[in-house]
Amino acid sequence: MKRFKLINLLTIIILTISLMLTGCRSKDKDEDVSTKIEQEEEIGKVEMEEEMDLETEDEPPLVEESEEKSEEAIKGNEEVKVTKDTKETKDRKGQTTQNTEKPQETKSVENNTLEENTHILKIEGNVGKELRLSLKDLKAMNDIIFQDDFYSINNFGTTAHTNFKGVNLWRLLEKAQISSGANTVSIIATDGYMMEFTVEQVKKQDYIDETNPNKKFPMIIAWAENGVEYDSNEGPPFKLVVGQKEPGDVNKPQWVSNIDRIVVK
Ligand SMILES: Nc1nc2c(c(=O)[nH]1)N[C@H]1C(S)=C(S)[C@@H](COP(=O)(O)O)O[C@H]1N2
Ligand SMILES: [Mo]
Repeated sequence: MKRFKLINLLTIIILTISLMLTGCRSKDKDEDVSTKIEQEEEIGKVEMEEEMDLETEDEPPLVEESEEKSEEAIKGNEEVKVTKDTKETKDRKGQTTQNTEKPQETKSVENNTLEENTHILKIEGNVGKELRLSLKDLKAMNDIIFQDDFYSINNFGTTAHTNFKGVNLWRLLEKAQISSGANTVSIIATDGYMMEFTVEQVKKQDYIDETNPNKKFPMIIAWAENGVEYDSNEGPPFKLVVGQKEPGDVNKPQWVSNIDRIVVK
């Protein structure tokens, strides 16, 4: 009887010990699994953050462009046509019109002379004399140079004053002997961005700055912004700039950068 009790006691002790052991082991396993999940979640988070970083670095113009396009579509601007077959190019990244500094002496970009001469602004189509102009040629047209602070509003409602120096576009087209029967003027950039205007819109010399009733602006082809010339290594250093037709006019999308040619029809 005593022996039987002892065996029973031993069995109970062994069972208890083995139960305790298996209990511990499965708890360890649980911990292992949860830390693994946590680690994987951490890695996933980092990867996602990295992906998001990459996206914001590479793609913002695309997002901006599509939103703006739809805004433009909603606005249904009948007078001005905008088309673009490629997305914004990287060579426009450095440009900004948020700078409202006062104009200084225009600074040339160093080692730019070669590129300056290779970019040729073409004026073609319904004109008496097609023109091919280098930046040097434009700068020499003292009789039609215009410089002032232009006010801009973009599709997001961002506003700025930016100083531009360039030539009066209508006067330039007169030099090309624009035909009296011409109807439209298309400004076409190297990235495919294009704005089409009527001849009347280009002729107009009294675009406004809604913040300053004393000012009147022509359309110009600018080569310098806030006293700094465009870098010819980043594309043709020619930008169309125009004031507003009326208060609230979202005029910045019309400012075609890196102009390749102007086609009159
Ligand atoms: N060549 C070229 N010009 C362009 C565009 C473009 O995509 N390509 N975008 C237009 C639009 S929609 C705006 S709002 C302004 C933006 O000018 P920024 O790049 O100097 O801010 O440029 C305009 N000119
Ligand atoms: Mo834009």
